[in-house]
Amino acid sequence: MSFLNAEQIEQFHRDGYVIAPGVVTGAPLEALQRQLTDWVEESRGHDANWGQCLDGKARFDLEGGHRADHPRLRRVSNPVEISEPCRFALFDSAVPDHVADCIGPDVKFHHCKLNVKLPGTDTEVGWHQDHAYDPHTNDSMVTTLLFLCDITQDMGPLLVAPGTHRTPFSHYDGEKFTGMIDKSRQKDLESIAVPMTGKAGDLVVMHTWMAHGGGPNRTDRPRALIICDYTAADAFPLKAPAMPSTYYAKIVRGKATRFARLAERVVEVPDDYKDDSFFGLQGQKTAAQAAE
Ligand SMILES: O=C(O)CCC(=O)C(=O)O
Repeated sequence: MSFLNAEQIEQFHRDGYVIAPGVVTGAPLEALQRQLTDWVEESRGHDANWGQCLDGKARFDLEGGHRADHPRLRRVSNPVEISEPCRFALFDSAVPDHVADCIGPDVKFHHCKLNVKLPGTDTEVGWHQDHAYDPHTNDSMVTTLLFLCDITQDMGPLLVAPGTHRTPFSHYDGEKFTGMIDKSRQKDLESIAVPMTGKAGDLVVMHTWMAHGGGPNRTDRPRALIICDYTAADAFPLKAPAMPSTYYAKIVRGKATRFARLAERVVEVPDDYKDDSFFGLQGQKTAAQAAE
């Protein structure tokens, strides 16, 4: 049984993305929204990034300017490790079924994160392609975005540049891994950009090479997404994951394989980076760095 219709699957292959309405709704969606509210409340008690992920980096990432009365939580890394509602949404809801419609029946979890753009914060996302962070033997891989709230054009929605999934861009400046496509290409990407807007519970499935970015939230409402990367079971990493998880390589649909499928292609391999999240790598300060 397919969850996406033929037209939607064709759009995914042609444009590199598709938006499916109402994939997680009702009690599971409400549980996710409550979870986020609790974490934002918890952030008021911290003045620097906190919590610990498998690689020792902080789980909760605060943007510069964070204060108890003006919380600026911008990311929670691998929330599935600490949240049952997140595990349900990313492993057991219809989300992985939509992924299977795009990359085949055998689906492996890679990593996930919760991204928030709170009102009055400056978080921007530099244009990049996710495969540049986590190259694999083949690119049957997607990034999904599950909307935790209604997202409108003025809330700093994710912007995608349709068709760019056929063009891998460099994410280096000279010998330095910047995690961003060169700024000189930004205008071209912005000129064709499509905003990922919709209702709470909608799901974007985008190709791992889809160029994407986004500006700040200009409204007084928070914008929140759960982002999850999945691969086909026969895509194997060329490098340890940029954001390792205890659930890494969990098969969420179909079955595992020990056979790697190799696509013939030259791929740039990223450097390791020390920042807690890619916002730091892209040059956006954390609360602690901004206070220095
Ligand atoms: O929060 C967003 O709009 C997308 C961020 C993104 O591309 C990422 O975290 O890899």
